[in-house]
Amino acid sequence: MTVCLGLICVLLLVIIIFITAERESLFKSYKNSAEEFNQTINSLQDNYTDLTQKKLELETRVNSLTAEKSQLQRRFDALSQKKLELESKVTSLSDELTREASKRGFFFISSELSWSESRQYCRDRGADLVIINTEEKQRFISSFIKENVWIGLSDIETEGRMIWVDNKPLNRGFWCKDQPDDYEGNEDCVELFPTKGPVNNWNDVSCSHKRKAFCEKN
Ligand SMILES: [Ca+2]
Ligand SMILES: [Ca+2]
Repeated sequence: MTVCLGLICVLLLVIIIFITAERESLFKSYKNSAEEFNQTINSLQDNYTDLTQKKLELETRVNSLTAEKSQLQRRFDALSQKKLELESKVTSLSDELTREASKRGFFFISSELSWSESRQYCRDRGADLVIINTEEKQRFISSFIKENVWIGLSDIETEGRMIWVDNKPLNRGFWCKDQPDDYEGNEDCVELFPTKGPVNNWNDVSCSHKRKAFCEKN
């Protein structure tokens, strides 16, 4: 009987020790989990703070870009308006030039023809290819056209002796640099080349080239 009670006591002691150890282990495990949980919460809180800050920065940037866009739009509108005004001025100046040209007996042939064909076209209409004997006339014609045109000057009769269509010799030429050059011995008719500038823009070319032309009534 006494032995049995002793065994029971030992057994109880073992159980108590086991339960105590298990309780300690569970407590430690709980403590670790709680610490991990707190760390996760803190980390999430930090992320949230960072994201809130980034959101604020992005909102500021969006507001700044929106303001910039509005400013650019206003500038674009102002420039579009200015462009329309300038286009209107160009049209008006072009009309004025056309009226002035017509008043002075000039007209433009928009068909591309050889020098002789262009000359014949002018003559059929009581005119001839234009004679340019002053800088004022040279500048006026250069401002009027945008493409190369025939003028009434050639050295068809005698190489190197430029003659106007009224048979008068050339006194003053408004030649491009290094022109006339009678390139390959085959350049006897003169074109005016407006993109080279308003004054020195003549070049001798082959008379069979096709060009628009400028006529002048006698
Ligand atoms: Ca020549
Ligand atoms: Ca030439």
